[in-house]
Amino acid sequence: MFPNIWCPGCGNGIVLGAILRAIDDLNWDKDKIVAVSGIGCSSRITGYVDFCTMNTTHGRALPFATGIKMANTDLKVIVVMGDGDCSAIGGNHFIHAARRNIDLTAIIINNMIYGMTGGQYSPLTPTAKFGSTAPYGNIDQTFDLAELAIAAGASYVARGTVYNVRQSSSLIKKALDKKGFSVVEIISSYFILLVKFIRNAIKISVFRDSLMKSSIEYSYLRYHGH
Ligand SMILES: Cc1ncc(C[n+]2csc(CCOP(=O)(O)OP(=O)(O)O)c2C)c(N)n1
Ligand code: SF4
Ligand SMILES: [Mg+2]
Repeated sequence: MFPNIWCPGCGNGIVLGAILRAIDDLNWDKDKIVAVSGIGCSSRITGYVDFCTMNTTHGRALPFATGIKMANTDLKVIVVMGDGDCSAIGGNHFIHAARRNIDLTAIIINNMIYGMTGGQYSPLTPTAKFGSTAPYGNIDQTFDLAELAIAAGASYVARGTVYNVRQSSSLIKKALDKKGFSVVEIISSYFILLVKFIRNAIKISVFRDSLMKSSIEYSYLRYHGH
């Protein structure tokens, strides 16, 4: 597992651990698992797992994953995305994967920013918060990714945090076990942002704390019995 490319304190490693514990609990054959990611710090997760893996292009992990699942429905396909990857460039793929309710598990690491490329704001950056492309504060409204997934038709939607690791791992386990399009959003930490945009730090922390408390499991179990 070490060394890895992530900054000390980054939530990506915590999410990786949560995913691995969930898979271990399910006792899945690692040769039957395909982990697919796009581009971003979070997407580097696929580089640290001993499954079949595919590190695709920015925003396009879901179409690749859809193709893999269609070609071999026996495979367990897990898609790891960042908030930018999933909700900006990949937003169209996300809503349509949910609408089609394809049997994939999407795990979105929401650090509320474009991490890899230097702190540009994403569709999940809170309104009025700062980013390298929002020096006077983000003027846009924010998606609620979980609500978006539900509205688009996902079978199972949950939100966890990197501060509640056991809960996040159990949410991921349920999502993996669920037929149809399952989504787990994990609210994550981003320490580099806090250092770079120090005036933003307290506000982001307050916002994040409120989300931490709102860690929720949404049960849209359209496929009972699976
Ligand atoms: C088509 C395309 N556009 C832009 C980029 C540059 N790019 C790489 S990663 C990234 C944003 C990543 O943010 P996010 O998905 O939130 O992941 P994080 O790094 O925060 O984990 C961008 C814009 C790219 N690689 N490809
Ligand atoms: S830049 Fe941000 S998202 Fe990327 S590894 Fe560092 S803390 Fe994590
Ligand atoms: Mg991000």
